[in-house]
Amino acid sequence: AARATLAVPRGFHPVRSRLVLSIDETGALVAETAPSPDRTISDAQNTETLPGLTVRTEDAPATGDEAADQAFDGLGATFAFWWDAYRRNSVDAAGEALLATVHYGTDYDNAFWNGERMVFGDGDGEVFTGFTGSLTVIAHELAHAVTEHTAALVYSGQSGALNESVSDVFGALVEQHSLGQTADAASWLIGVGIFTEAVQGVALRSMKAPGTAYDDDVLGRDPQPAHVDDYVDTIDDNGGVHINSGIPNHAFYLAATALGGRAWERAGLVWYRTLTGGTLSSTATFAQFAQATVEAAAAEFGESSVEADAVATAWRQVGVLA
Ligand code: ASN
Ligand code: ZN
Repeated sequence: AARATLAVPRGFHPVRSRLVLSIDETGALVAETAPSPDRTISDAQNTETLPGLTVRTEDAPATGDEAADQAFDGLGATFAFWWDAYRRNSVDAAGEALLATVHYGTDYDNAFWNGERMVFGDGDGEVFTGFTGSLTVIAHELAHAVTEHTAALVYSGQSGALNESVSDVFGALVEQHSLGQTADAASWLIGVGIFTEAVQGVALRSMKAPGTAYDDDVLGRDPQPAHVDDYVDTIDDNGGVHINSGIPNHAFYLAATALGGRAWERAGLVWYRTLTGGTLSSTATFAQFAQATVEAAAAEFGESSVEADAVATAWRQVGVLA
């Protein structure tokens, strides 16, 4: 639907919602109040003290600091996604303020969600550049907050790999939504542009071809499997949560590309219903999660729908369902 946006002040400054007018399939004018994000970006000034100095709030202009402004814009794109795609008002569905700290630590090679805010390092400049440079990374971290508020998948073993995968799925979908991209046009890469020139690699992970995102002297080869036959049993990384996430990541990719179109509308909606349905165990195995997605697809689109079929077929292709 064509969407015209009209900002209508409600009460006093700052404005936290706007009236959105759109035309639905029948040609009728629809008016609805859309929420606005409430972002605060802080700067740790290369220390590990949180939250750091406030450098940008919702109604303030750009700071000129690249990381702070990238974080602000990334939070905005992520907020817009959750509302537009699923009518979810912020990560908690109740308008939670979005907080981020940039310039965390010195040469810090990661980004994380600490249960309260997103935290981004600048990278060491040898392997990684700043972590705010990738919208998929920003959206990945925020999706951890959504998971925490919904299915609360325990961050270890298979449920941990599912938690990681859910963050990659919605990380990819936020980027596709912001670019207006369909499933077949998307890269399905997580973390493009955060490696330095010195690294032989395009991204952190590939949902399309897990195990191929990088092959580098320093980092080694991308260890992600794409099939349960190659599941990695390890005590590192909470039981390989960033490794085995390749399996459910690839299942989502297969379902989304089989369906085509805008991936957040069908495959993404099924994953979202699975997370928010209230029946998924927080210690779900791959098989339990897969079964829940098939049931969510059947509930949303019908028992013998193309959506339910595409989801079940995808899980069979990665060996999770028989
Ligand atoms: N960037 C990582 C992640 O969000 C940090 C971590 O291992 N928790 O998964
Ligand atoms: Zn993660």
